[in-house]
Amino acid sequence: MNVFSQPVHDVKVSRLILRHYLQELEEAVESDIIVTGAGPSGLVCAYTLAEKGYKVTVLDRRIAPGGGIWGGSMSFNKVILQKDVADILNQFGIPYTEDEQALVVSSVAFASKLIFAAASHPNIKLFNLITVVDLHSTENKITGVVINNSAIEMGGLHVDPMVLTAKAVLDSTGHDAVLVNLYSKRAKLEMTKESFMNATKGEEEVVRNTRMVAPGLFVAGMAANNVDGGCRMGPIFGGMLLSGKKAAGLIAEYIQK
Ligand code: 48H
Repeated sequence: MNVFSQPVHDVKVSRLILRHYLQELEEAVESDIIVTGAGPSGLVCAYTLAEKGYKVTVLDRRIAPGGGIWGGSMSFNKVILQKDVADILNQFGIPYTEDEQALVVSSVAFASKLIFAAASHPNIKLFNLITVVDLHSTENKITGVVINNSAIEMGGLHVDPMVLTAKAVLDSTGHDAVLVNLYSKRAKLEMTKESFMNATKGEEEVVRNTRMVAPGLFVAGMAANNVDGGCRMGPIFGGMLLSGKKAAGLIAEYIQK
């Protein structure tokens, strides 16, 4: 007796993958918001906007979304969060232990819960292995991103990219602040570069520095501290979550106007 009552042949496997992936990609050509970078700030921003009913496209150049969460601190897979963000951890079903007035979380549980919430949300299309290589602009506003397959980029192949459009674009690419750097090549923009490690300062600054950089272009997370000279903060993540939430509020306000 066969194990499977309805065998799935190779031809069907290929056809189904192509149909469903390409359908999602085609829908992502026009969305409300494009979040570039699926680290903690980008994932929280995307999820918050999706919950408000916006259509969100999330892009990440790596095979596994989650950004800098996975490795914890020096490969010790724990991260620390402030007690103030316990409600956000509860919202995503992320377990934590309280110790010394702070929250200790498994970096693997943290990354996978945030990724799962975004990847399974009906209003979010999440694409890994896609690299944003440039910005799209209409009438002095940022109105999308230029993308290529990460393998093509890594191979240094001369293959033309593709455009995805949106009403607003978030740079949540972490330390590299890729989108804001691309913007600053074409327009005048003061960028200060991130400062020395100081968890207390950096965590305050990352939320304060979350902002609209140019019409349609927003920055959150470590990228925001790179743009405005905030401190790095090491393996503490409350600021990243609150930065993502703040970016979602600013973007929703911008789109409504
Ligand atoms: C598509 C891209 C591109 C591109 C990069 O680094 P992240 O985790 O980002 P944040 O800001 O949400 O979180 C920062 C945190 O992880 C961290 O690094 C901390 C707290 N550091 C402190 C310290 O002292 O070092 O994620 C950014 C994501 C990654 O997944 C990249 O793959 C992705 O952006 N990305 N995706 N196109 N051009 N560039």
